[in-house]
Amino acid sequence: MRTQVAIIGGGPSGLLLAQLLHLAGIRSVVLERRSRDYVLGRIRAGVLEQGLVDLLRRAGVGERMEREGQVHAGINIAFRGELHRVDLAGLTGGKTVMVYGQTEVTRDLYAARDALGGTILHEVEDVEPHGLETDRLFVTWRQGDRHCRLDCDFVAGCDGFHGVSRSRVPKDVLETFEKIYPFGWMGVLARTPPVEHELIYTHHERGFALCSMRSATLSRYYVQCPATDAPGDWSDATFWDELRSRLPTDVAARLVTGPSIEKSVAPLRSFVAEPMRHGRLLLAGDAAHIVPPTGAKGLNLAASDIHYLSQALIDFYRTGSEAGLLAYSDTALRRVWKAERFSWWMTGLLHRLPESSPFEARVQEAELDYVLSSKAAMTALAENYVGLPYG
Ligand code: FAS
Ligand code: PHB
Repeated sequence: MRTQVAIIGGGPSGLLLAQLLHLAGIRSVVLERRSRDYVLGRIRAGVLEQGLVDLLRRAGVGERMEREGQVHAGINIAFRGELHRVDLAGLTGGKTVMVYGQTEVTRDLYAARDALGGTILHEVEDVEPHGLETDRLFVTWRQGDRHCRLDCDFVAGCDGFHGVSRSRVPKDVLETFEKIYPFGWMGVLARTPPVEHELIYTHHERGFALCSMRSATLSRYYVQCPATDAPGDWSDATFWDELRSRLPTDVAARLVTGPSIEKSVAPLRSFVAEPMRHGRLLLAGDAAHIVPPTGAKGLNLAASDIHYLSQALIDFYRTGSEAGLLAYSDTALRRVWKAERFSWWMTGLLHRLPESSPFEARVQEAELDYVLSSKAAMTALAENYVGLPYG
């Protein structure tokens, strides 16, 4: 087989890249390790920045999101038993976020690829890129007992944190930066009406909690838990009791609970791999960086990577210019690091930090107290939350 861009990974990064390239007349093949059902069964992000919304519209994938997604103009922070609304739109000249699950984004992207006859190969094994520093690239893989090969001009590593691509950048070239947090998020999906029409991020002495949603009848909740906890360690009753204990009394009183239809623990980590390009291998999304979900940036960073990468590849095929490709890593990393900072800051502001001294715990409270009482500080939070410009 031969194509122009081999894309390893059929999550949001890989699918969005394939769709944008296709609309520009550039051929690609997506190689995905898992089945489509498995990919669609993962419950992940819920908040889309305007940049991602615009990108999905440009990709011709925005119709159901426009119909079923919810535009949010604010979020809430619960502190010392009270709700404080952050007026995102008011503080950012009208910018908002879209609440629409990553699962639905991925479903829409799969449907769009199918409609255009895009090639997505599922349940591929032992994917291996070759010749990355040459112009004779190819990717091999196994499908059952068949050994396959795809010749290509570029390889896009969109295979997430546990993928193969990042590890194919030579060790003396790759530099990684990492912070692992000593806690995780226990997440529950329930067919219940959300407790509040906008998100609630909670700072509480027992730990962080987040009230989110997927629709008016589907709620998504998280509570900070020990990094070693597993979903089986928490019954539904234990989860709901702990969530209630971390919410302001009036909010807890109106929490509608129900059986969890999904329960999972997400470890929290900050991670960046530099550079995001090596030869003709280009990394994007979680393959290159991870943020703690506190700032709702993971999926949105994948989007800006794909914006830069798709533009660079389109320019190359249209004009032969490699300028965009050579600048890709630096351009993407500038926005990645600002989102890493914001996600790290939001995580440090809102979580109970087991390693904090009593002094540091007081300083954390004072910082949150300041942010909630200062228009300047809240504006800084708001402009990062709605998403910094793609530039
Ligand atoms: P993905 O990991 O989504 O996709 C990579 C794909 O590559 C996968 O389908 C995988 O099967 C495939 N793959 C891996 N290795 C391969 C190989 N060797 N060969 C072929 N295919 C391979 N972000 C938020 O903004 N908010 C959240 O609340 C949030 N919660 C999260 C919870 C969890 C448990 C995780 C893991 C992530 C969460 N994220 C969240 C971040 C998440 O949404 C990512 O940012 C987003 O999935 C990034 O998309 P991709 O870069 O496509 O990576
Ligand atoms: C979610 O709805 O899953 C969600 C929302 C905001 C976050 C993290 C997760 O910061």
